[in-house]
Amino acid sequence: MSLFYIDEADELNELVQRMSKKQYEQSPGLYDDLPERAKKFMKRDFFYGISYLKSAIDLKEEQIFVSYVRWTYEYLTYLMIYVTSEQMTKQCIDFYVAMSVCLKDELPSEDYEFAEICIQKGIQEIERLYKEGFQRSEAAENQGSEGKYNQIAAEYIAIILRKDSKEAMQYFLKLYQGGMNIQDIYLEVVQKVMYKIGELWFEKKISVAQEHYCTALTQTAISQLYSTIFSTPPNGHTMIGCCIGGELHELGMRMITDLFTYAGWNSVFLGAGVPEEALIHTVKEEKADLIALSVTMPQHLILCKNIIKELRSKAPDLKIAVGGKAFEDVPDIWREWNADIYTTDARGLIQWAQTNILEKQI
Ligand code: B12
Repeated sequence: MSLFYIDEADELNELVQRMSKKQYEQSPGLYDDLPERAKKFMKRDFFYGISYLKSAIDLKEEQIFVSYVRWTYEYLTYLMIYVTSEQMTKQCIDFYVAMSVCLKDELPSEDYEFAEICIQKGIQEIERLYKEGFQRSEAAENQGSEGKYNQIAAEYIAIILRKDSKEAMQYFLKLYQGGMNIQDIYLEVVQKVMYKIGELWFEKKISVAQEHYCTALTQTAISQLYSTIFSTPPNGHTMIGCCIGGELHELGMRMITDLFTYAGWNSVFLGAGVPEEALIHTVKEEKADLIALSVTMPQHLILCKNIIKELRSKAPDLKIAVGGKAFEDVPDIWREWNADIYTTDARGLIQWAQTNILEKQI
């Protein structure tokens, strides 16, 4: 059995040790030059890299790995400002070469062949970024700052960055009282604010602690709208929202369930880490019409696929929706998995449920 697949902490650790050793052998002097902190990060990145590669292999979707490589290269460009772009590029390429060499004896040949395709495409992506002179794409730079609510999102971001919790707590309620509708507040302001916060963290303009603070505060500030959200008369239908596996990104799914509640649905938000049996039990107990499954990190995609299979066999009438950032690289995969719908935001799913569940049952 291949080490790659047994997820034994000790053995995976040993594999990562070998990858790190190989990386140092390829760049004489690197071990002595790297600060201890950077050595730790590099080790952690091998763990991450392996998990993305595993996900790409399991789903036969090389783009999952290529996007990860691009993300890491861009992230390191902001982090390793003390090395030249040539040095950084060489270290990154060496990293994936070390990964490839150490995986050769680890994976069954068919998987290794696919892993090699992923790794080589990843290296090509790095070379492309280096050649073109890496610049954060305009779309990424502007995350959260486009559109007609641009000004409002920017104002709220300024409030939370100066840690004015009191002002932030009232902000969305004031928008609502000023005439803005709840869906727009959620999708045109809150969602964009969170994307922008993600960009600021990525570009090292705010710390991890600031990012956590902004998320926690925003989640609480949204709750000021709950008396309005829960005031809609019930339409007699139930939806369940949950995040897959160890997915910690749950704000998106919480927003979806809130918007379904506001549209009159009985919405049950289960968060993350719900065991499969508990999920199926809840579907039956609640007589749910719809379940919405959210995945942000691609490592959880394979579990999502397996859960859909299980739900299909145990609850054949249930409608199943998928969504979340992880699907951006594999936007059609839900069809192969026999899910009913994938949409990029809550608005699309609510419209789909209106047509395909509510209007069908009249
Ligand atoms: C807040 C945040 C966190 C918080 C989450 C807290 C919480 N309670 O949710 C914490 C601190 C836990 C976190 C951790 C990490 N994060 Co984070 N995080 C974010 C951030 C800034 C915002 C996420 C968010 O709330 N978005 C707002 C919601 C409304 O948007 P959404 O999730 O996309 O959901 C909408 C749609 O996608 C869709 N949707 C979602 N689910 C579903 C389901 C269905 C059925 C449908 C139809 C639609 C749908 O509808 C939603 C509403 O419209 C993002 C930035 C970003 N661009 O998203 C990074 C981000 C997602 N995180 C990232 C990373 C790397 C991490 C960490 C690995 C960081 C680390 N080194 O620790 C960990 C991984 C944690 C884990 N194991 O899951 C990266 C992911 C990069 C990648 N490879 O894809 C991002 C993109 C940051 C970045 N710019 O690089 N994070």
